[in-house]
Amino acid sequence: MLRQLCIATKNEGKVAEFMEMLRDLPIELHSLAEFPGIVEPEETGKTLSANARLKAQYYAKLTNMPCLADDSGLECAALNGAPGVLTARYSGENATDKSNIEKLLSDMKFCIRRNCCFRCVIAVSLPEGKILNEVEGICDGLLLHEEVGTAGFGYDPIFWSKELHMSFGEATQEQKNAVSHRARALKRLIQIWKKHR
Ligand code: ITT
Repeated sequence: MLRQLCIATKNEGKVAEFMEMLRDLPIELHSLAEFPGIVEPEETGKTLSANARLKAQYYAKLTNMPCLADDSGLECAALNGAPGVLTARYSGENATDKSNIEKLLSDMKFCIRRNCCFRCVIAVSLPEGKILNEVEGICDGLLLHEEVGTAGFGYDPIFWSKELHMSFGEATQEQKNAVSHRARALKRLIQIWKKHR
């Protein structure tokens, strides 16, 4: 198992979730907050996997530390899987969580089929660019018609979890971490680490 790992994301919601789920492992955890000069890479990949790898390799090189990065997205069946890899920039270049939610609710306004899922791909890279691991996790839900709850981040208030029977905006961090796409991917990663210890 790695002794040192940097959680390479600029999204504070993700940092909080990763830190919580990794805190019991014997790994020294770091975050990008320790490297304020590093700017975000352009996410030019066409898939979540390509972007997760790109981010992990980019940050590992610049921090000179093994890095874990994830690329995640929300996929709506009625929109043929959109916003998917474009989830973060769904409402344009200067997108915010609020503008993204507004656009998605508007695009889904007349859709009766509300099935959707969150998907997360995590990649771990060494400073020299070698990808050590790649894992994926999925979480099924329904897209709500309006925001419910204020917890979490991103699209959480409009995602109703089929397992929790509540929106992620209403869930505690612990409840979300029991079923989320990110938690599922991370559990797979921890299993692999423990097997190859
Ligand atoms: P980094 O690239 O620095 O990790 P980011 O927020 O840009 O941060 P992504 O490129 O992976 O992350 O984009 C993910 C998008 O999906 C972004 O709009 C998130 O708000 C949203 N998202 C991802 N996981 C989510 C979750 O658990 N709950 C709600 N929204 C989520």
